[in-house]
Amino acid sequence: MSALLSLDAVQEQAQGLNIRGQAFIGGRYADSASGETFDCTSPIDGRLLTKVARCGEEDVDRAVRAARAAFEDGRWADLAPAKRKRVMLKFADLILQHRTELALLETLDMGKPINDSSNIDIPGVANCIRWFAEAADKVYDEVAPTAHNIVAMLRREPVGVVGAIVPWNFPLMMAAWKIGPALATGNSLIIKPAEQSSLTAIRVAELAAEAGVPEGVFQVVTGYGPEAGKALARHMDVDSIAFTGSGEVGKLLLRYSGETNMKRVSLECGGKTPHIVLADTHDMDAAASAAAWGIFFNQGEVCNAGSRLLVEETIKDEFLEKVQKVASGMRFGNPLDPQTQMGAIVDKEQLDKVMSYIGIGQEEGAKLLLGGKQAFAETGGCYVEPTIFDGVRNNMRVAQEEIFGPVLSVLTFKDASEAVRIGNDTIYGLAAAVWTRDINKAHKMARALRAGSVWVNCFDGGDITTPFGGYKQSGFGRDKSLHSMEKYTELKTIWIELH
Ligand code: TXE
Repeated sequence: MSALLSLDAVQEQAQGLNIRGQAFIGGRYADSASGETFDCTSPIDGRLLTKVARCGEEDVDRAVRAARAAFEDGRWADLAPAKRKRVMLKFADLILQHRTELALLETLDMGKPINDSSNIDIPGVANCIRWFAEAADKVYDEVAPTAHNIVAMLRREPVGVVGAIVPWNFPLMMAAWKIGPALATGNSLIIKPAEQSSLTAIRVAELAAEAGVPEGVFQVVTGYGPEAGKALARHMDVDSIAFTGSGEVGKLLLRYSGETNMKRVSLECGGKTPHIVLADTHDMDAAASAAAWGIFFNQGEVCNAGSRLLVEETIKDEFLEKVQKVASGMRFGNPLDPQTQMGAIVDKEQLDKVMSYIGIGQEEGAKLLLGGKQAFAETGGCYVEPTIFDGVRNNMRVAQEEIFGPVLSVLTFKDASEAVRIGNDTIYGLAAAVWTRDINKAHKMARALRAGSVWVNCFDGGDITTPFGGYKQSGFGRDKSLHSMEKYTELKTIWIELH
């Protein structure tokens, strides 16, 4: 798919899709035990896409039993890593072969521009699976430097049955960040997609099976968070939960773990990224473009979105003019149109949340500089204009709370130390960015900012080789890179005395 296609052509492709809404348990598609479903509608225009299996405790239990059986008999865990690699490489190839279909499903389901689904999400997913496949037979265990008569081996072993509870903003990508390292290290995995965006996870389960991932090793249990998600997170035979989502649910997962089997929990719970622009920035236009895209990409539904723009006081007016110009020039509308750069908000609930924050910002005294309104309501879809608030103070709710929509809060500072103080004045610590031509300031600020990623003279840099995750209430544990394998493995010491 590409920018060469017309909206009509893409719509025609979408109409030809065979959309499945079943769970994938024990190697095959399955309805929920209760037979219940829920409606899966598109935020593009409110149309019903399919009905999705509303799984509950019984379904989760069935999936966990299948996962445990697969883990115990070693059909995946005991394979030579090179063999797991081959299957995963095939899986990555199949994902790429089905790129058009998967991209359409993602866009129809959650409203992101088809150009992004097709050129960022799906290729990124395939790349992630491929990278971890390649890592499977290249990561060595260790031998500790002990006394002469001892052999102390430090072995990495799979944790066992892993539950991945994932969100709707990058549905397949967030799943892939967990699928890659979990499968590469030999675990059995159960994915609980967000109820707003189950379709791509459901489809790739079938592709995983086609690639040769054995029965029970890769399963998808669809359903609501407080039902299927909770059952998975409270299950006594799940060894680990890897989560991306809200802080509120992250805290619940910690509680569930404490109340049940003390399963491992890793959390990525969003952020309120400070995007800091100093007056000595080498390229104001590049910084302005990054500031706009940093919040409006994916409709602002990005955990590391640069939602707080901190601009040095002396350049604020000039800089904001540039940001506004970039924002106003964005092509905003039907995400199925390959020209579209900003699409629909995932659902009505999130739309209401974003609109309510726009109201809160105004009540708090922030100045609405751009947007602020719902758009294209006649389509039956969920759209919010790119919105910019000037005159924000860091204690306002729009500066402190994650809006998860296309709403930028602009604040000012006098010098680098004040920028760092404001930047760090949040419960979150996922990411931060700094623009300056002064290398000393850049290094010092990058160290002082309490965040898992700091970008200098760019925004949202990184690839599969670099870890991603947060400080503070953005959570703990890292996705991507070899470091992510730590979440999916136990470290065993085997101490042998030689006689
Ligand atoms: O997230 P939830 P929601 C933030 C963002 C957004 C807000 C609410 O600010 O506006 O969260 O979004 C599952 N036990 N982020 O409500 O509920 C749920 O089914 C087990 C930031 O969609 O956290 C889904 O699969 N699981 C974020 C997943 O948790 C439960 C991305 C995430 O949903 C559960 C998404 C429960 N009791 C939202 N309740 C990021 N970090 O990028 C829900 N779930």
